[in-house]
Amino acid sequence: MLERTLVLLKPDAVQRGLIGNILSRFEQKGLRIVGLKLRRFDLKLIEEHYSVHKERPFYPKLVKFMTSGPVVAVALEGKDAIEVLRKLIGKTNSRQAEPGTIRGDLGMSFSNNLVHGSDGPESAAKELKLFFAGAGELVDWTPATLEWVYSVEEELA
Ligand code: IDP
Ligand code: MG
Repeated sequence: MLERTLVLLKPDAVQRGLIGNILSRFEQKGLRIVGLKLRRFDLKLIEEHYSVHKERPFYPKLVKFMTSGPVVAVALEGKDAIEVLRKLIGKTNSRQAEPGTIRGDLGMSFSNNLVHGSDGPESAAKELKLFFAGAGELVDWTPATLEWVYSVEEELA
């Protein structure tokens, strides 16, 4: 019933001091953080993560950008979390992203667009495995606010 999805706060978000702003949007929305790490991820991992875009003209620059500095990887859980997160993030080109979305509020760039979010159940499963491979890196827990965030009987039963 509850879904999990992967978010990356890209190097521009970290460099611009926006980690707190972006993480607090997830908390305020009611998405549960079940995994969190800051790393400079290696080239191989980033290439694998973006392998669907391998043939695209922007791929080399994208991979270079994503390995240029620290990235924060976040695993989020919630009902329909994948779709909810994609909506929170907004359109790929930050200049076209709606106000209220992360990209719409905080960015001006197509390529430096602050966040990655898995685009479907298959990519979410693959990406969570890539970025949270170790035992115990994803944590099962129940927020004390759960029954206020959801109508539990109606939505989570
Ligand atoms: P998404 O991040 O909104 O899912 P994708 O199409 O999956 O967008 O592209 C992956 C990432 O590649 C984007 O977030 C962006 O950083 C970069 N990108 C995609 N298309 C372009 C482009 O046309 N110009 C520059 N960068 C792009
Ligand atoms: Mg994508």
